[in-house]
Amino acid sequence: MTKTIAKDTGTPPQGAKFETQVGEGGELHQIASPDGDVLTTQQGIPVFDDQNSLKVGDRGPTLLEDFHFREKIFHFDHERIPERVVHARGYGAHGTFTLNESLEEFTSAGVLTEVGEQTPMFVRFSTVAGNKGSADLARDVRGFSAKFYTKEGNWDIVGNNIPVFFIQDAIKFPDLIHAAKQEPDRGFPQAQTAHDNFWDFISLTPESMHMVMWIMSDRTIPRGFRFVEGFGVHTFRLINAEGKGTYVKFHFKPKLGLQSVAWNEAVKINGADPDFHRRDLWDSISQGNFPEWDLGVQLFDDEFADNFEFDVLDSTKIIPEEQIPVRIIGSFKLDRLVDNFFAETEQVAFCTQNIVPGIGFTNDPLLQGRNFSYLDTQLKRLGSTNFTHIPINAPKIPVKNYQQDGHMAMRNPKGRVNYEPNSWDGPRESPSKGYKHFPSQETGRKAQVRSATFADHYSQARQFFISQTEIEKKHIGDALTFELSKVERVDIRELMVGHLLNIDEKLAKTVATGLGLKAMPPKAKAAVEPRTDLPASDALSILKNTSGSFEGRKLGILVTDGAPAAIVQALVDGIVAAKATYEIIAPKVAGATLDDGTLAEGKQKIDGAPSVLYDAVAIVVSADGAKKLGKDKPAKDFVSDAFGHAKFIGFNADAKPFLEKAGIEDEDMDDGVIALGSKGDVDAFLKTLGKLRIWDRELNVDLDAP
Ligand code: HDD
Repeated sequence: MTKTIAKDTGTPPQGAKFETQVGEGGELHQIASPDGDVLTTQQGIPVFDDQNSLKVGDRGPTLLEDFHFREKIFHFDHERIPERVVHARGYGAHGTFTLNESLEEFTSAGVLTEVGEQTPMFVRFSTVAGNKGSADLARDVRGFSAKFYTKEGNWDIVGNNIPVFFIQDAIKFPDLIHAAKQEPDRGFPQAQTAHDNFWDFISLTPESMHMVMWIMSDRTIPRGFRFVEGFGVHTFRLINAEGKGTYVKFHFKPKLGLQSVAWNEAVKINGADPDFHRRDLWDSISQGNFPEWDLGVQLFDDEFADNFEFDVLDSTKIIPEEQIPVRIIGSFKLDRLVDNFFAETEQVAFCTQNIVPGIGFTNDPLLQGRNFSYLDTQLKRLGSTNFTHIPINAPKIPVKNYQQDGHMAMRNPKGRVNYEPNSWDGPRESPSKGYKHFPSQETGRKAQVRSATFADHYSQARQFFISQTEIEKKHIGDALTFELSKVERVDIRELMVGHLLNIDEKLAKTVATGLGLKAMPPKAKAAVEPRTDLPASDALSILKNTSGSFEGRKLGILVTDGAPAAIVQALVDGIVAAKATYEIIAPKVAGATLDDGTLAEGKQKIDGAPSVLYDAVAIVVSADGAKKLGKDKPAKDFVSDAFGHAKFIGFNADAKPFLEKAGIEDEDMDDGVIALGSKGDVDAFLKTLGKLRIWDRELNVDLDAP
C-alpha cells in the first residue's frame, strides 16, 4: 500500500442521500432514498416533483394552481433583509466566558463577580465600510462585538479592534459613514477609504487624527480575527452593591498575540480568497483550535479622571496602559461554529444599551448617541420589535414582562394579565434585583456644545506614532501616501499633510515626498497646542505584542513529484507538534509522489494557492520539478511574493534554481531564506518561524524604504 502524508485540513464529505430516477416524460427526478427525508412545502405537504412546474401540456404555460412552485418563488423573492448600515460584513461564533478574578469590590454584576462562572457568548467580527459581499482584507477597522448571555440578562460590548474612534459626538456619525462608504453618485469605491470623500471629511475633522494614526497602521489589515484585540472604547461604569461607581474600560487580548499582513499582501488576499478571515475562523474552530481572548479592565476613580491629561468621556482618547494597567479578570474561548449563518451571524442584534445590573454608562456623547441608534437599527434590519425573540438574541433566562404582540411574536404571554400593577400575581419590578441607573448628579445649561476638555486632537496621535517600531512607522507613512494618492483633489492631500505636521514632522515629510507635493503645506491650526511630552507606550505597537510562536499559523509546503519525502515528513511532523497547520500545494491538486513513493496529498493546486494565504512557505521539490516550476508564473509568484512580503522561506537544495528563476539570487539570500537539507535544518527553520516575519527585508525590497 502507498504511504500517504495526509492533507491537514478539510471538512469530511457528506454522503449523498438521493437517487436519480427517470420520470414518464424522460425528466430526471432527484428522489429521496428509502431512508431519506421527504421534501415538504412550508405547510408540511410532501412534494411530488421539485424539478418541473405544473403545466398544461408538455410545452404549455405554467399554472397558478401550482402552490408549491408559487410558495417556493415567493419565499425566495423575500430572502434578503437589509444589510447593516455599517459593519455589514461580519462573521461570528459561539463561545464561553470564564471569570477568574472577582470584581465584587467594584460591581454587583454576577458575570464579573462569580469566579468560575461560565457565561455563554456570541461574538461577531466585522469590517465597517464594506457591503455584505465585500472582501475580508479591506483596510478597515474591525468590529468586535460580544454578547454575554448572563444570568441577569444579555450584556453586549459592541467594540472595535481599535480603542479610539473618529468622532466625539454621535451627531457626526452619519456624515462619517457617508464619507467613508461608496460615493453616492458612482456607487464606488466599495470597502475602501482611499477616496476623496473620506479624506475630505477627515481633513476637515481634526478630532479624527488620533484614529487616523490607528487606521493607517497595520491594525486595519489583520492576519485574522484570531489575532486582533477588542476594545469597548468608551469609559463605562461599574456599580457595586453599595451603589459606589468606578470607571472602567474593557479590553480583549488575543492569546495568539497580535498579527497583521503586509498591504501588498492584503491586496492579493482579497483576490485569492475574499473570505480569508471567515475561512480562517471556520477552519480553526472546526479543527478544534479554539481561539481565546483575555478580558481585562482598566479601573479608575473620579480622582484619576479629574487629573488625567484628557477627558475620560472623549472617545478619541485612550488611557495608556502604563498609567492604568489592564487587569486580566477572565477569558473567553470561541469553540462552536454557527449552525446557520443567517439565523445567527446575520440576525444577531448587538445594542450598546444592553447592560446588566452592576454596569452603567457614562456621559460620553458618542455612547449616549449609540444607545439610541442600535435599538432603532434592529427594527429596520430585522423587521419587528420582536427581534429579541429570535434565538440568537433571546436571553438564556426567562423573560417576563407585559410587552405583547407585534410582527412575528414568538414568545406570547399566557393567562389573563397584560398590565402592571395587577393583582393576578404577575411579575413585578424589584428594587433589590432590578437594574438601577447610577444616580449621578447632573446640572448645566441646555446648549449644543463640545466641552473644551475635548479639544486636544494631536497629542495622543503623536504618542501612538512614536510608540511604533521603525517598520510600523514606515507602514503608516506608506498607508497615508497610498490612500492620499487615490484622492484626486490636491487641496485635500495638502490639508492632511498639514495635520500630520502637528503629529510628527518626519511623517509629514515622508507623505509629502511620497505624494510629490511641490512645497510643504502650512501646519493645520490646532485648538490646543499639541503636546510632545507624552511617552511612548509599548501596548500600542503590534510588533511589540506578538506571541513569538508559530502556533495557530499556517505553513504552505510546495512540493512536486520526486521531492525528498524525509524533508516533507519532518516539516509536517514539526508543524503539527507546534500546534500550527499546513497545506500541501502541488502542480496537481491530487498531490505529488515523493522520492520514496509516498503520496503527499494536495490541498491546493499551485494556481489557486498564492503564498499570501500562508504565514510562511517551504519549497521542497525535485530537480525536475524545480525546472518545471521555474517556467510557471503562479509558482514563481508564490516564491517572489513570499520573499517580498518578508516571509520565512525554507527550501531544499534542488529548489535553488527555481528560487533563482523567481528572482531570489544569491545576493538576496538573508536569514529568512533557510536551506532545508536535514531534519536538523527543518527543526531550526520551524523554530525561526515563531518570529513570523523578517521585516528588515522590506527595507531592501521597497522603493519607498528610507
Ligand atoms: Fe456602531 C454597528 C462598533 C459608533 C451606529 N457598531 C456596529 C457594530 C460594531 C460597532 C462592532 C457591528 C455590530 C454587529 O456585529 O452586529 N460603533 C462601534 C464602535 C463605535 C461605534 C466601537 C464607537 C466607539 N455606531 C457608532 C455610532 C453610531 C453607531 C456613534 C450612531 C450614532 N453601529 C451603529 C448602527 C449599527 C452599528 C447603525 C449598524 C448595525 C447595527 O448597529 O446593529 O446602529
